[in-house]
Amino acid sequence: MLRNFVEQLNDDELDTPYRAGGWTVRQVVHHIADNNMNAYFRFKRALTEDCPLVPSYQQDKWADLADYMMPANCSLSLIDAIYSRFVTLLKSLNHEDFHRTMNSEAFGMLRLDTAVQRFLRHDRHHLEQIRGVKQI
Ligand code: NI
Repeated sequence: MLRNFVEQLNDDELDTPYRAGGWTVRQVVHHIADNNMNAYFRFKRALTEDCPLVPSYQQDKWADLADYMMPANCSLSLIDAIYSRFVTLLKSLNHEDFHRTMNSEAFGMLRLDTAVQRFLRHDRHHLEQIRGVKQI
């Protein structure tokens, strides 16, 4: 769905902030990829370690780095790949696995079932921002 929306936008629209002073759509797409990579990494650490301390990162500073000017398609592929791996991983888990925890720098103690919900909510939130740029 994200790819669907983004592919309807031209370069000017991709470089339009979703709100005044906010990130451009292009930055939001790259942010989703970076967020999902981080979330996937944290999730796997919690699956394999005993309540690991998982750091956050400076997302606004990441958004100013050069790779956030790259074509959106690059991150769309990354997002697809991470989803595909995440779904395979999630399908393999049992009930107890979802009760495993991480100690998140940003959110404190977090269970994996909650982490999955946060992950999905995060992407939906940004999807709505992108839709808003062109009322797609
Ligand atoms: Ni975000």
